[in-house]
Amino acid sequence: MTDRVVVAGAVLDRGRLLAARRSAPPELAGRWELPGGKLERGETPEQALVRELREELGIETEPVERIPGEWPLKPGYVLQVWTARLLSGEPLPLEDHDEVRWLTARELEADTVDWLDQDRPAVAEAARRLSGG
Ligand code: 523
Repeated sequence: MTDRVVVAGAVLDRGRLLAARRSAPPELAGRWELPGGKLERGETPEQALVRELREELGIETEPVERIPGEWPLKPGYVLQVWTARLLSGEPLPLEDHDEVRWLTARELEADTVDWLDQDRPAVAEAARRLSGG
């Protein structure tokens, strides 16, 4: 059986990466992630990403490119990550998060945020893009 895809966005704007702190479930609450969620039936990953970021944070975004790779989650699920451009809106923790932050390349390098382990490879790749590497 093919795994179900959870899509997440490395939203980049003015040299910063968007991070969101999960408020649920209890075992993930307090950890930071690239925001996103599960694909719904019939959706492409890009469509799901735009919908999730709108629902959870109130922002309009445009997916740009997929970060190569795929990371296992709970059994039956894998994480895929796209970079995305912020088109409009100011991110707010409307749903599933209790805090959002924009991180500069320097802050990412200093590792100031307790990321979910499975998000770290994509965060590192997004950080490389921010610092032009
Ligand atoms: N992850 C994860 N990293 C990451 C995301 C967006 C999700 O590890 N950047 C994991 C966390 C959950 C699973 O993927 O175990 C589903 O993510 P979730 O709960 O954000 O997806 P939703 O919002 O579609 O979930 P439901 O509200 O339950 O449908």
